[in-house]
Amino acid sequence: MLGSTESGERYELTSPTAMPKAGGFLWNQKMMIQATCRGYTTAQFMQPEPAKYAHAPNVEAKTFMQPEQNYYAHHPGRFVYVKDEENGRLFSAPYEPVRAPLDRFIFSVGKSDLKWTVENLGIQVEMTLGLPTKDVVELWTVKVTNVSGSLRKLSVTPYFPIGYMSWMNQSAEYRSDLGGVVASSITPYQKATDYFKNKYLKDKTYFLCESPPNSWETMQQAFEGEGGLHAPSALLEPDLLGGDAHYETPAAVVQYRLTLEPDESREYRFLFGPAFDDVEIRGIRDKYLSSEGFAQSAREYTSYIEQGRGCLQIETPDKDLDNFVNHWLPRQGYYHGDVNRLTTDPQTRNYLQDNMGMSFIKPEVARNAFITALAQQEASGAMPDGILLAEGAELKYINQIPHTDHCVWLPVTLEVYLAETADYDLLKEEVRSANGDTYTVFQRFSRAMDWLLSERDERGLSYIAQGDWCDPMNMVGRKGKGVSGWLTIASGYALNLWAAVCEQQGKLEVAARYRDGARDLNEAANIHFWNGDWYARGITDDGVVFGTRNDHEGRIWLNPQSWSILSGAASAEQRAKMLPEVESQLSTPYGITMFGPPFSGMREDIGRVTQKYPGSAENASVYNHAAIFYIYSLYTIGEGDRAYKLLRQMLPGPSEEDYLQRGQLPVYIPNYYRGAWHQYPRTAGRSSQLFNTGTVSWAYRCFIECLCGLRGDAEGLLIQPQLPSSWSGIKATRLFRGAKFVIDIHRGDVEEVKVMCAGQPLSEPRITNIEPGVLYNVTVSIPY
Ligand code: CEZ
Repeated sequence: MLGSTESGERYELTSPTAMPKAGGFLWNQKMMIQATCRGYTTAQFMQPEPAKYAHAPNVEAKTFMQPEQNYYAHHPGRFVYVKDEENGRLFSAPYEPVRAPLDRFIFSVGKSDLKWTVENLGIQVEMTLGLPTKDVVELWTVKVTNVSGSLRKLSVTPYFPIGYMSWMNQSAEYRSDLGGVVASSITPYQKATDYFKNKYLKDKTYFLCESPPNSWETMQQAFEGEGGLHAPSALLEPDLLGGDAHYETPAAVVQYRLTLEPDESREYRFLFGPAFDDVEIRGIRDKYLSSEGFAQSAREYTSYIEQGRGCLQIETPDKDLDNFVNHWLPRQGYYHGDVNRLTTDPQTRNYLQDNMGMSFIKPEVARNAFITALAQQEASGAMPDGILLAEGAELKYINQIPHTDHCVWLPVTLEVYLAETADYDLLKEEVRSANGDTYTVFQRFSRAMDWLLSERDERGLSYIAQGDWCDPMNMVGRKGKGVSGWLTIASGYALNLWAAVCEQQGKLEVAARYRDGARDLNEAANIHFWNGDWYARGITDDGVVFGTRNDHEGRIWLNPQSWSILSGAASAEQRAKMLPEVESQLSTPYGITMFGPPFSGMREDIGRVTQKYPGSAENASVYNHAAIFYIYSLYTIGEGDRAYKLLRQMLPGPSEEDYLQRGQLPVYIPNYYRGAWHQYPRTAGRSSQLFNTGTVSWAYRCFIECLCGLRGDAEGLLIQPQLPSSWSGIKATRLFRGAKFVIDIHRGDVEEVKVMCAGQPLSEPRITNIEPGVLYNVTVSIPY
């Protein structure tokens, strides 16, 4: 049902019904498209705000990308109807809308394309989707082959619904001069000033055909008729009727009549995308719509994707894991760092963490991100709730709600950047901010840390306002008093990390100030949040401590525990109490949940998180971002086996049962898997199918720095592997500071890690004086 090909370069699913929401995604710097195995799609492009060129059949709300999206018959998608004109039998590729049982089905997800191979009625249809590197357009190839052994008369009808474009103005027609369907609309607005903002938006959607079709239809209703999408009325006619859409919902439908000899094929190419005007459409057609145009674009796109291949290749006893780490994890990290989740105002914590992943892929991008973010630091030292990336962009949605954790992410993500690059010069850069003040990066970090220290109550605990890392925890501190257990501890961690940088820079007095601050925070956390076996999550405006043994719901939360390991708040004795509690209360077969038990209804002194469906999203799902903090923290205390078990659970598979339950291909980490394993076992483990998540940067970090133990520092590359105890060894190739390390890690008769580099034993497990361009052969022995 599901397997990899070409050493993990592609994943193939051979059923359209086993995992109906399973899909893949492609992107370039201007757009993203997610397609399910059954042919439903969601595409967005930036102009500069996210926009669509294929819409739902009614007015859609504008929101951030949602988890667990639902699909329905009229959902946007890309489909091809095939009809046997001799006997009237019909099917559609990839599977929707006809849903005819197929003789063969392969949905194949590649890193730079998506392909379907479908066979029915002795006809094979191959559909391939590619994107160009720079333009917003889908490149579709549809190849139809007669595999029946006898002469066939067919109609082949691509159907690309365009949907409800606008309540102000929408239409469509076939344009012989442009060679395809062009739908036009006006983005709806009401303020006169918006007219000027909208004037140059790409309000047209085109579907261009390389070969002129025999007939066409551009009005959705006329195509579908009374037959419904599974048997459209228009397909009963000898030809499509060539209709226009005049303030009627547009669709791009074109039909080819063909007679195919046995084994004969016909190949068609199409372009689908948005445009401002005819000139742009003609330009796109000239540039891409030919076999050479497609081939050239595919080559360029493949090399664009290749730039995101990351810095680690591994060969372990687990081939599925290797596939994921070698191909898909860096790709997902690259997507995050390259397009910032297709928003013009990423949440500050997301922006910093997505760029943390870029430290391993394209460190110069991560460097610029620090500068961009710090240029928006407020005069108080606070970091804003979102980082504006485009001129005229505004803080939207969640970024209008005050969260108090954004400063924490500066030293946390800087640690990775510095370990990877040793680029301490970054700290000396002067950054002028939007409010006119100028400070060096170093000073700005210190100001952010001072802000964290200042935003505390009389007990020394960090205010939460309307949320911290947990966005929807919006009512703990809305009256200005509530405090966050996690943030208090996380601030301690951030201050310690920053103090280490200050020490490295020889600024010992500054460092001491932050070390003191971290100690105060950790002490305060131990006094007010430690409940004997674990840390509480917070204290409400009315002074109620929550996340403790007394709570029936939300009794134990992962984040305060994980970060207490990182910050040093938890002593070895405390950890010994905490870890078994975490394990017994939060484990599921699909990973560790963010807290437990789930809330069954609103707690007005905690907020919106308690209103989410139990086991979904932040209400106690296996929220992978929280899980990966925990995993990372386990590695920092040498709990490699515990950590690895959870890290492996983050990937769907490898058993068929697990794939079916998660419903997702192992080509990305989703933001969550459903929790509530005890309450709702039927849905537990189900993937959110949402590939936007801060998890990826941390997961990549865990594989590189922790499992393989190949972590940089100011002098070079430290080697401290933490392989699962059942593994006897692995091979790894690590790109680091311009050099290449080919490393053989195996268990041996040693008491501690021993490293041989170029045949010479090293006195400590660290390779120094690294020269760019050099290949280092390294052998590492680790204790049994
Ligand atoms: O958004 C994420 C945020 O992007 O939630 C995380 C947070 O740390 C990330 O920065 C945990 O809260 O507003 C909502 O209720 C949303 O559900 C967001 O909390 C959530 C979405 O998953 C984003 O896709």
